[in-house]
Amino acid sequence: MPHQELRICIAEDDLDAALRLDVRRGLTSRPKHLPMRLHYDGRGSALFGELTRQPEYYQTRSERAVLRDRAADIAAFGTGPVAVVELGAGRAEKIRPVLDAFAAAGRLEAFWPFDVAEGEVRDVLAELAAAYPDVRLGGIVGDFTRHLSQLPDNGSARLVAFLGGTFGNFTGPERGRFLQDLREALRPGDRFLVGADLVKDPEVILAAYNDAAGVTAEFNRNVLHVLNLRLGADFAPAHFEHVALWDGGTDTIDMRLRAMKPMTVRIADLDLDVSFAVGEEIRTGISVKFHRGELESQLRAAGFAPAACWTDAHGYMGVFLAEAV
Ligand code: SAH
Ligand code: AVI
Repeated sequence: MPHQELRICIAEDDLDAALRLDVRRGLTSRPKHLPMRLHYDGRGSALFGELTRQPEYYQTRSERAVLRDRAADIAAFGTGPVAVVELGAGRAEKIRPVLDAFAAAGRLEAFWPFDVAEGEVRDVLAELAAAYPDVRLGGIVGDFTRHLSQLPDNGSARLVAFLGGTFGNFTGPERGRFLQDLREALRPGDRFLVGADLVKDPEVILAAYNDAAGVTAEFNRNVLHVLNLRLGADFAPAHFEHVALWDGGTDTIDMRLRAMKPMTVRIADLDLDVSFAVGEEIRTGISVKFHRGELESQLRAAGFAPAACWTDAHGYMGVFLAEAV
């Protein structure tokens, strides 16, 4: 296997300090809240993979269809060698047709999966080495809200992909900051490919976050398993109910865990006791849905020129291509 560079932007200590700070702050606030990136330990990444295969979770199938059908169009923008970076890559499955289209044109210079989950990055690199023997493969283990300045740069044009609708997991201010940081990390002519879940019938959206098999519920509760493992907490995850609500005013799915009985949870490593009243909720993440024009305005405001927006046959997911200007 050729040499693969792995850039670790978050040291274990760093991760631990951030975890302690976020958990103490989040669970002593009102309402209580926890950051979404905590869901993705090994078990959380596996549960996420399983939830994307549920019949109700249309996002993955829809976006995969767009990327398969439009890969050649995506690769047709620009000329010359391209380094593809995928933020929040997970298993980096959906990007493969795009990589193949660049490779077929002899333009795929490098691929860099970037994810907070080190195991995912390592697995992707091992898997892709056989498929792309002539392509430089490297990985970045980092937080895309903090480490965008670490994007690889060897002089060729970059295409930064952000798929799966993860862009929708930011609040409005976080999204603005992310776009600004990304624009600062890029040069004019570099491109941003972002997949976004589009506003549609709320019934369709709600079903995707309340799948009948209960996989999303288990994924949501996984954040409590993470606190048990990493901070010596004694949460009983089964005593928390998964809740996903649709807010039509802000086009947002709001995910929560609701205590089904009164309880006090000990978080040993923080020397912290957290009390829950029956019905009290922990906010565990949001998933914003977009109108095309609104997202394009946000891209423009951050210094990107929207070049294309493709959707699947239902118009469920939008894949936007924009150029740094
Ligand atoms: N792109 C894949 C996976 C989406 S799930 C798909 O389309 O199916 C979201 C991914 O983002 C997970 O792999 C998770 O580990 C990663 N992630 C979440 N928050 C992150 C952060 N702050 N920085 C880097 N990666 C993050
Ligand atoms: C990764 N992200 C886009 C998912 C979403 O749909 O917002 C996370 C998720 N949470 C519950 N289901 C899926």
